[in-house]
Amino acid sequence: MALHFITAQEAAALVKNDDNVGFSGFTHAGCPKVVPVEIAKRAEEEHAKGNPFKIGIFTGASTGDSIDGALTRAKAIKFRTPYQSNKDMRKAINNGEFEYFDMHLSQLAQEIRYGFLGGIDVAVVEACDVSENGEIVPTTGVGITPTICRLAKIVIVELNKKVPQKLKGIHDIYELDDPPKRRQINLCDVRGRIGLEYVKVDPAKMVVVETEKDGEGGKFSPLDEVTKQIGENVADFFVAEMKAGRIPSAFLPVQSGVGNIANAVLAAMGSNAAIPRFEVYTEVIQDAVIDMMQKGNILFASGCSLTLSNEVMQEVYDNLDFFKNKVILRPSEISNNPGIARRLGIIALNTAIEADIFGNINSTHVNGTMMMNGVGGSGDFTRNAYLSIFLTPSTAKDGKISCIVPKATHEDHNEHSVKIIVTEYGVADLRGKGPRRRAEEIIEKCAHPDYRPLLHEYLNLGVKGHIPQDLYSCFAFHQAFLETGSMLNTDFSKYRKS
Ligand code: 0RQ
Repeated sequence: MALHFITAQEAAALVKNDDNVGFSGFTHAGCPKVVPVEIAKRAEEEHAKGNPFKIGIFTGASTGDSIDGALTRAKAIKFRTPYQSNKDMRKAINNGEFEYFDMHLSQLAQEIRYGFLGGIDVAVVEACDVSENGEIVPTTGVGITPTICRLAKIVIVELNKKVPQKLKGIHDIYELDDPPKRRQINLCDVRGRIGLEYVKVDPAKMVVVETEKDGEGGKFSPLDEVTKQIGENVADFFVAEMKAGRIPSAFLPVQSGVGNIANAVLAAMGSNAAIPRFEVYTEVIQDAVIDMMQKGNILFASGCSLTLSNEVMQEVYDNLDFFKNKVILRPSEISNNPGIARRLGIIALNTAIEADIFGNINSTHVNGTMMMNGVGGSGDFTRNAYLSIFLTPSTAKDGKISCIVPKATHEDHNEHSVKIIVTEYGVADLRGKGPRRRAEEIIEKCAHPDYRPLLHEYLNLGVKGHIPQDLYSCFAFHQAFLETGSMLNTDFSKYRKS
């Protein structure tokens, strides 16, 4: 059967009001770019005629602006899961414009298969190659592509001519079996391969839209003093752990989250001669990994996406023979698989919005109310890592917010999973410590010196019990910020029952 080519507009016409649409990709990498924009236009046209038009959106993680931005602005969304990081979408979520369900990324494909989230009507997937018999080669991000392609009634392939077909071979496509007879995942090292180089679909349900749209990868910010110091603190900690024999001398696979801090930590590991060359088992492969591969610091990277700036992406495309031997891209249920994280003994590095003095982490909700991005894959790794590390600057908003607080206003990762917290001031090692000792360690090693007296005051309010948490004043820091504009004005006595 010959490939069935249609225009992006014709593809958008295949999507109906109330459909659930699955998009390929993970972060901006591997996301379709022209069909979603046409779906957004279609929604606007239907709305102008007085007709309803809203869809459910399922993706691997965050997306490019062509999906989350365009569809939010067109008011075309009824439901969205999982992680997102688009500013228009974030605003709409916090305005309650549609239902947003935040979940662990490793669980999404299986929960779609279990039927927990409704079916998938249409899959829209970016590819660098597609064959008449339904072999789709994804581009730079995989996410939930195998599952949405298999389950959808219609698969719209966005064939992007800007992405070299030579990318074929970088992917390892494998979909988990469902319980109760899930077979073991036959991956025992970072470089293992268990699947196909493409996603296989029934060609009868496939249409193809050709495009030459560029990638949507923005630049990373240059390292500032704080992120640089956090990176150096992490690297020094690793060296000490190796000396103490708690990290094997050959090192362990590293997972690192999104953003500038994670990028800075990798860069610092690369500049520390005492850290051996290592492998990466992660979800997002960012610019620093590529740079370190070229320098020889990173030997191999397994991930779900190449979340690179356009400039670095081009560098990879220009040197594919080199990188294809060093990179594997997998679906998110494998890249983020909790069992694999524990089996490989990964070191998990993720960023917190705030940490509390007892070791609980808020990664998602500012003041416990306003959604930032979502839990992403941080929980998949944190709960199951050999060593779970959280990074944060000690303060935000010019020192008016302490990122070390008495009690986290939302808990994504709790004290039982978090082993190490790092700020620019130092490293708090929580292993084997009870709540009071954890609190002292976090205050002394991680909190900004301006906030240490307030945090000690809270810890010593005289509350009895295993965790000296004062339920009346535990959010006094946040109240002070809301009422006066700075957590430095905290007055615990205002809330205490005497
Ligand atoms: O605000 O954007 O207005 O400047 O939060 O903070 O320090 O720039 O850090 O960009 O790395 O994001 C946790 C959100 C950190 C991210 C989070 C403000 C701060 C700034 C951003 P501005 P930074 P980052 C892999 C793993 C969850 C998912 C995850 C994230 C903005 O890392 O989404 O880990 N993590 N996934 O000023 C109020 C505080 C604040 C604060 C920082 N305490 N109160 N505002 N900010 N702390 C990825 C995937 O799963 C795909």
